[in-house]
Amino acid sequence: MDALFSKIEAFDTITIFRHIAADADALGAQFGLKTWIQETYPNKKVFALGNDTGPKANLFPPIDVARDDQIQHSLAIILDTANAARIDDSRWKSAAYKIKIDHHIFVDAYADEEYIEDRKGATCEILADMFQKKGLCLSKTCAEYLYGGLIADTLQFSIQATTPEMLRCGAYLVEQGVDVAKVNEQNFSKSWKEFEFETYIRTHYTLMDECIAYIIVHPSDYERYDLTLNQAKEKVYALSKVHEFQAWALFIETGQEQGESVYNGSLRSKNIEINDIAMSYNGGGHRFACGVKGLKEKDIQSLLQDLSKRMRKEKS
Ligand SMILES: [Mn+2]
Repeated sequence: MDALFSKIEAFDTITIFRHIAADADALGAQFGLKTWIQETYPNKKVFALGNDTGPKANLFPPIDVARDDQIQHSLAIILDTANAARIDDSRWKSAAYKIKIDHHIFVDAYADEEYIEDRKGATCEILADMFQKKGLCLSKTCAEYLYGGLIADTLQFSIQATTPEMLRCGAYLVEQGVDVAKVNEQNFSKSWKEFEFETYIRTHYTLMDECIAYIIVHPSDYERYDLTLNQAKEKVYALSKVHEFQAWALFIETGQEQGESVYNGSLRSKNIEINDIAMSYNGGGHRFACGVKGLKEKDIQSLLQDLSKRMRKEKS
């Protein structure tokens, strides 16, 4: 990681990118890193870029505006994004030098330098770990951005990827002044309408093989709760934390193709790896939490069969 710090030192302009449909980890990493660079090097120009800010945008400052020539002369740091197609703002390609920092399972190499730690729970964890190892003091603002992403992606330090190192990163960030209760509230409390939509999910899901819970959602199902597609998609967790459920999934209609509905899906598994299944349906992500896209109804049924086979195999 020392090469990253020397690159940051070498460039006057730094652009920070992340994935489309930004979540708290992508934005937390983006603004955490931006804050640290700006506080450390007040004369550098730092831009946090991307158009699709996602449901957590209200917790962060507005996205910056950069001219094409500024990007061309910049060091681009691309966070939390496994494949080039998912980078929000295609101008990353024109940057003078590109560094990827990510915790997803490897998809494609698109940067000049790539730091991938797919056993880490969050990109914010990778950054916090890096700052901690350098013995740096962070501002409260910087630490809270990183802590927010860390607890969001790790579901408050409760996922399979949770390690002593992760908890030490959390402790380090709290030492920098994080208001733990406030950041938890910001990331995990919900509006009444979101709560009502979760109730909808829990009363309309289908249970398969007594261990796979899933729901297929159409725009009319979430629009009546004033939710956007990205907000609705996150609610897959409404089916989590049930003893009997080994895997759960939410499929959401994203449009129509030749008169047929097309869906994206979020898949979760308690402790059986399923990311290879996601990969065979235009998806990927993490071992126990992944996404799929561009599915027709028949693909959903076939994916569910694959999940069912996997769960049965592991049980026997
Ligand atoms: Mn992430």
